[in-house]
Amino acid sequence: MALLPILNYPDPRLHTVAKPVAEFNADLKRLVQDMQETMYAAPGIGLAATQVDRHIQLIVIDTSKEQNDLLVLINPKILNHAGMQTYEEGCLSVPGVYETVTRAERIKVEAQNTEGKKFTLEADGLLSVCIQHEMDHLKGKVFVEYLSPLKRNRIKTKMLKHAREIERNNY
Ligand code: K1U
Ligand code: ZN
Repeated sequence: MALLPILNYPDPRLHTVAKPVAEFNADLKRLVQDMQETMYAAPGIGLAATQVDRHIQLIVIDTSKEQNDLLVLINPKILNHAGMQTYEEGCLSVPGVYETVTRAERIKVEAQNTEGKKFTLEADGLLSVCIQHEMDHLKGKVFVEYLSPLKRNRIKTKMLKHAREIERNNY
């Protein structure tokens, strides 16, 4: 297994639209394992393939405290949604930034597992928020795009400044 580098906002590759997974092979299973390890190490509760510069419709999620309840969603689709909730979200591609976003409270999702078998899942609360956040990544959307242009630009400036400082310290 391997830790994968995570793209940082405002990297333009985060706006790539992911393609459906067509082949359920050993390479896909290896990527799932690497993403799982990367998410747990970060630590995070979700990771989309987009964030590790792989532009296929693949998400890993684990909202358990013990990091022992992995959910893998391939080619996920929201079948229906109900209600609204607001949650203070974070993102491994926007480290140190937490902002409130409003999303559907309950969702029903259809997805495939690593064998290509279809299944459905009903989610509410944090799991529902996390699935919607990760599915946005697959569409090329980062959660800061729900914020006002003023807030978003401040975050962009802060992230670029931070990246420049890291680069300077590496020389
Ligand atoms: O997509 C990502 O970058 C992962 C993100 C998922 C997420 C968190 C909160 C709301 C919506 C989506 C994260 O995991 S950020 C880190 C985080 O929330 C966390 C980390 C360790 C323990 C508990 C939470
Ligand atoms: Zn994210």
